[in-house]
Amino acid sequence: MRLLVTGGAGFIGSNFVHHAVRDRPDVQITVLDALTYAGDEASLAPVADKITFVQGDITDADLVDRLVAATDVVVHFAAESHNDNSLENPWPFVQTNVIGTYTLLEAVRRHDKRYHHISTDEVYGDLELDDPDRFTPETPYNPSSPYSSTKAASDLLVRAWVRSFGVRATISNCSNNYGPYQHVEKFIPRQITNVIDGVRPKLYGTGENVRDWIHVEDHNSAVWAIIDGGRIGETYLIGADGEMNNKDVIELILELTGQPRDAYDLVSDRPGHDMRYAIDSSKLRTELGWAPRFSGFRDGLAATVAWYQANEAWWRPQKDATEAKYVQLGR
Ligand code: NAD
Ligand code: TDX
Repeated sequence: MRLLVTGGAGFIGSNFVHHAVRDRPDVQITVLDALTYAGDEASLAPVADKITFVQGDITDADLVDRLVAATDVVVHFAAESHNDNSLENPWPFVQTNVIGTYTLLEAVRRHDKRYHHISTDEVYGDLELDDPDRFTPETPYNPSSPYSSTKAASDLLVRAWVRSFGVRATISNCSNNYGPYQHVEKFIPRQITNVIDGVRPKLYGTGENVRDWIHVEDHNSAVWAIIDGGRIGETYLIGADGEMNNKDVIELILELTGQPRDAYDLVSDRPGHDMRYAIDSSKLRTELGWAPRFSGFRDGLAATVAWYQANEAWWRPQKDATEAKYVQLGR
């Protein structure tokens, strides 16, 4: 099978490529990635001789057409992915997440290729802390931020291209990922690398906000289950029952790094900050027999802390510029 992976130099995409090289020797991989501030070819260094890497933009219709023509399956990870950035400048989010997805869909339509679309639980908006319900594939879309609204728009394009043009596509909406190669702008790596630098972690607002954490390896095994057995036109929610509030996550990071559990600072809140995400992944589990391998968040987080401690050369070049952006935001 020939596979085109967009965004393969980013966090989840690079882990997906590692996973594929390790477990799917029959798959020939081409990565298309623009290497924005969030993409890093170093994330693919361990598998560089096993894949083809193309630096380019998913909004470049001619390039996308050529690459899609030469593949069997497209897995679309590329996106602008950080909520805080989308609040400062939404335009790259509209460009990459909406126009980029449109460009890919038109190419898979022309060449009749199988397409899997990677999306987020944030398209559903947020839940109250005491809401007994979780997100399901039937939950109405209600995105809050420029990031999540552009992801929602891209999902709706996919659904329309399936129904109107018969494109052979599936969609997955996953909860918050953690693991190796995640950019230091994101919550967990930001706090781990702050502690390594002797800086106190930064908790937005009161820290009551809940995220539903999943290890990136479990996200990617679910993506494979959908590529292999997912029904065309269907949406699958990916989650590992990992709800935890941000305060508890910071305290766990501090404990795992040998610091006092209260050695963090409260900073100003993110505007429009979603309160809680929670995924009901029973469709994926019952229909495709998927189950997460990382059962305990504590063990997965400890392994992630160890990875950042051992791989400073990978994250150090991004750290100062990332923190300088946060200083401007007052967070
Ligand atoms: P990331 O920001 O780490 O990586 C994104 C990658 O896309 C980077 O390598 C970047 O260079 C590339 N890219 C950006 N714009 C591009 C363009 N115009 N053309 C080509 N490449 C471009 O993001 P991530 O956290 O790995 O997220 C990957 C996907 O998973 C996204 O679609 C995101 O919405 C989705 N998702 C992420 C999470 C999470 O917790 N991180 C959860 C659910 C879904
Ligand atoms: O320094 C911080 N302090 C803090 O309290 C940062 C960076 C974040 N937070 C909070 C905000 C969120 O409640 O932590 C939580 C997680 O923040 P992010 O890592 O920015 O993730 P989130 O906004 O939840 O979105 C993530 O999950 C869904 C990904 O970035 C998205 O790409 C994905 O779609």
